[in-house]
Amino acid sequence: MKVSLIFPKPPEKGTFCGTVAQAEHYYKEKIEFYGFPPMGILYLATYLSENNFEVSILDQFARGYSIEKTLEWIKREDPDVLGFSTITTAGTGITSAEISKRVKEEINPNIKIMFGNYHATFNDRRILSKYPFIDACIRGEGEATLLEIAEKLEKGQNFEDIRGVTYRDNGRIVKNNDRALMENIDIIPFPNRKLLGNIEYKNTVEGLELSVGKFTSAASSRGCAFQCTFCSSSMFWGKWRPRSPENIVEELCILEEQGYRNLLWVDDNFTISKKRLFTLSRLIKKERLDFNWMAEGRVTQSSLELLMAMKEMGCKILSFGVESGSQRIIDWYNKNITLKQVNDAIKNSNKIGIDMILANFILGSPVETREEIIKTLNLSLKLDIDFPQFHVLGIIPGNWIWNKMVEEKKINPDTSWEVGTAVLPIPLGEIMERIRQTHRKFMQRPKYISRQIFKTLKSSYRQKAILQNIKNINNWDLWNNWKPFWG
Ligand code: B12
Ligand code: SF4
Repeated sequence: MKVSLIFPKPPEKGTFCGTVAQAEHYYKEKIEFYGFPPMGILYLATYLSENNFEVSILDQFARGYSIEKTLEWIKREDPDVLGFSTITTAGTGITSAEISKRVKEEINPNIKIMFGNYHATFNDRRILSKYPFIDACIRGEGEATLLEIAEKLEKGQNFEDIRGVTYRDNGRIVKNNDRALMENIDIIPFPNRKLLGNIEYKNTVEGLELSVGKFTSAASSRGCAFQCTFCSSSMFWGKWRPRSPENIVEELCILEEQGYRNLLWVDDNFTISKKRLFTLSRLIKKERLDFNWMAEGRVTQSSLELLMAMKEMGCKILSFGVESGSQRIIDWYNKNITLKQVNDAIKNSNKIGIDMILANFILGSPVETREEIIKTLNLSLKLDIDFPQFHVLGIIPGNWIWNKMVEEKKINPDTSWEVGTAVLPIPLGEIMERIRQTHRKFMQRPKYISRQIFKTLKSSYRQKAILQNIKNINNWDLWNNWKPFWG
């Protein structure tokens, strides 16, 4: 029994995913990809191979493979089970369906095809109703469900009673019960990054390559304890589950041996437990592990003490979800933060000397006024941050705003579920133009430029990053454009 898993490339048209064009420029031997490894399928493939199943994975997104080339890969791999990792806003449900149809028609009608990840979890029935050639959708955490599927299919059984699966049975769509989450995620084997082949992943912001040396990502926890209305994390994962500091450090030691020096923590909430973070910091120092890492911070968890522990364990880039310059909109998002906490967190991060401080902003919520949008853009100019990241609010199945907008009949779920939609308070063109102008203004402020020079003189990490980017100066996006980005 062989299982092949694909992280698909978004469709050419129809989404706002700004990174697609980048994915086209690759070399044959060593592929440089400015994006992160697909941890979901990597975890799944490792779990199955540790349980003696034959596996293979394709990061179609990173490799920039066309549908034809992907079909050739599938033909060569000749799997019994083919799984796609699908994300709604990226439109990868559409690409995956297109590939799946041709697999059944042109390669082998007996391959069992399944979709997983967020899109499959929140659109299981819709996907199976629209695409008769897809056999099942796997909801939520995938390891135990996919293993059970592989074991049962090998014995000639079907999806009956496998928790976490929605499948088609004689034309009828059957939704099995949910699967309970794994209580202790320390037992999940560390992802075997060798399965990704010759792709060299890189971390970039605004065209600047920020990984100084070999780069990968890692997950120190799953889920989030908060319930922001624009986000699907807590509906997807349920509660926050941490790995123990000892287990994390064991993985870091392996990564160090493999030559990795840069990490992105993909956690939704890396900083939620102070106690865990302090222990982790102590163990990392004890093992003398030397990584440059980036994580999502939270403004309510940004005391000087906590940030100092993070800096000491290698934090170079910290990204905060600020979301809006209007407290009313922050509250509408149920973000549970205040603008004062935003200011304090950024002040503290500067005080501690975090090398790069990023802030994320969302524009275009249905209840926002033009003045509030302007307030948000202006806030980005007032905060002492290194880069602002602006997103236009995408409304997708699996977030609370979607449910509210469907209830209020502001969106039609039947026509919007597949890539999501937006309910904008002012025209999209105006929002994008205002973002572009703010972005340009942000980068061209003399005070900002002098501060960047000053920060770089003080930080050896920044100096190394700048030096390695001098050769790519043509790729720098810093001064001109903001690319459309749904979030
Ligand atoms: C790192 C990251 C990225 C990276 C890398 C993506 C990658 N290669 O994986 C980059 C920056 C490229 C990225 C881009 C985007 N991302 Co992103 N990203 C993440 C992030 C922070 C971590 C993903 C991760 O590694 N998780 C850890 C692994 C272990 O979990 P997992 O991927 O969910 O996998 C588990 C299950 O989902 C399931 N599973 C997953 N795939 C499959 C497949 C099969 C067959 C099966 C059975 C099961 C299964 O099993 C896995 C193990 O239990 C998540 C948030 C999060 N914390 O999960 C957002 C997230 C996935 N991204 C999101 C979005 C919207 C995007 C973009 C569309 C943003 C944009 N506007 O451009 C793009 C789309 C890119 C693309 N081509 O699809 C949303 C998806 C929302 C949704 N409902 O679809 C998320 C959930 C953030 C959020 N909270 O809203 N992203
Ligand atoms: S936006 Fe961040 S804090 Fe809010 S629910 Fe999502 S992951 Fe949690």
